[in-house]
Amino acid sequence: MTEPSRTHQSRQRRRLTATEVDLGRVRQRALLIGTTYGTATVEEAEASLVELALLADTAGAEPVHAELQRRRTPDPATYIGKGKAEEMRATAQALDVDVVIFDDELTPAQQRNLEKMFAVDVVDRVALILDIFAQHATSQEGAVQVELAQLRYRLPRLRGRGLQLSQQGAGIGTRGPGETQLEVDRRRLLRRMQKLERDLVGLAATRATQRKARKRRDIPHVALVGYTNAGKSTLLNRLTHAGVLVQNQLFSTLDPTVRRLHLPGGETVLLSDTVGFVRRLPHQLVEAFRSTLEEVVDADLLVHLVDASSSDVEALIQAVNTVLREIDADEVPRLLVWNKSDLADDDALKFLLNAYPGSVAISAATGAGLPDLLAAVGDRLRALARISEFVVPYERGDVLAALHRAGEVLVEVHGEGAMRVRARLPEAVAGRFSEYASTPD
Ligand SMILES: Nc1nc2c(ncn2[C@@H]2O[C@H](COP(=O)(O)OP(=O)(O)OP(=O)(O)O)[C@@H](O)[C@H]2O)c(=O)[nH]1
Ligand SMILES: [Mg+2]
Repeated sequence: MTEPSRTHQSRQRRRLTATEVDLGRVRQRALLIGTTYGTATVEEAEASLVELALLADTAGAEPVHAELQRRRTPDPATYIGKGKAEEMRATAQALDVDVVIFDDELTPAQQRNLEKMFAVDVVDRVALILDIFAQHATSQEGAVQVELAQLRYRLPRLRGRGLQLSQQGAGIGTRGPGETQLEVDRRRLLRRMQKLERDLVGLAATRATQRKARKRRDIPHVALVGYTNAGKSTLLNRLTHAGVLVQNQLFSTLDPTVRRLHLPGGETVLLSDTVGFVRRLPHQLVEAFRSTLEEVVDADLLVHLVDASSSDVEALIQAVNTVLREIDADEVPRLLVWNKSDLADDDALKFLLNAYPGSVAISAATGAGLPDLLAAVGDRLRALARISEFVVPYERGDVLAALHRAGEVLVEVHGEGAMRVRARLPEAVAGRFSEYASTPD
């Protein structure tokens, strides 16, 4: 293929400066390597590799070749095995790549060994995603969260990489925290992490206060969740004119935006948009973004947006469900919404609507289906249970019995002349007992 005899010097000349990369004048050439170790099927591994290409593109690299390695178990030293690694080294050289990106998380030792072999940067899926987040973080909280996640990822990888990193340009996996931090010893790094953690506690407290204030106003909170690029921001903008950045890229949105939305039934809700999810979202990120993601955990209803034009909606849904479980949001009621109906095949859409009862199809771009969506959100909120307190005089045993029938009685306490009852009731039903509602002291 092309110039296999190219010298080390010519490679040095090709090294990009940070400004060049940032301005997007020159894109890094990337070789992608996926494996079947962690996936149940080859198709899954292939889908993951396609997604890796999108991630690489979003990060500013141009995927020039993708390779899927079928092996049972990872090789402890080279991950893909020595023979395959040799083959990939030759490919990387022939295609003049600047960076080799692995679809799985590499151990620090594997990364070092491979980097030595390839003589170019070697990064993994985690570093790639962290890099995109670092590029997209705009708020102070977002920036702190990403830096913390990056340091958590880099800490075990520091040893033996100091010199090399100090010579590197600004490629994937090196943006974000400045190089100097990578050269300091572990203790200083840990101190930095502790400081970031403290900052984050402060920022999270502010967010919690705002959330509490919203709760006091007793406005139901609906959170948009979904795979990255599903169209969450487009929908928020369309419904509330929020002006959130929309891009055909992964992880455009990192910071939550909350807007008021009026439903056709007359209710007002708060609608929030936040970071999108992806297959195998690095746990360092989930940890770091915990306070941002609390918007999701605290919501009364999650509107789970799925790109209906995708060839594998099931995988997208599963990936989102996995993250929701990880952040303890799997108990929050969900409404499944098929977006991009304008791009989806009509029959496929019909099939999906049937296969997922209660789901709604919309196009955030054209506005199709939005009235149905708003009606469905209203219905779901009304049907959701609310915990209320009642004071029922002892002689009204019939009311007490009705409460038991209508919902779930959580606590009954004998009071003066009356029974104090705490019950979980559907919002609409609670109104029927308003006469007995306890007034807060
Ligand atoms: N054709 C079509 N395109 C859409 C629709 N909704 C969103 N898009 C496009 O899909 C891309 C992603 O939209 P976003 O709203 O940024 O998606 P997101 O879910 O907020 O993505 P992240 O913030 O990256 O997680 C953009 O190019 C949108 O224009 C739709 O209903 N139809
Ligand atoms: Mg967005």
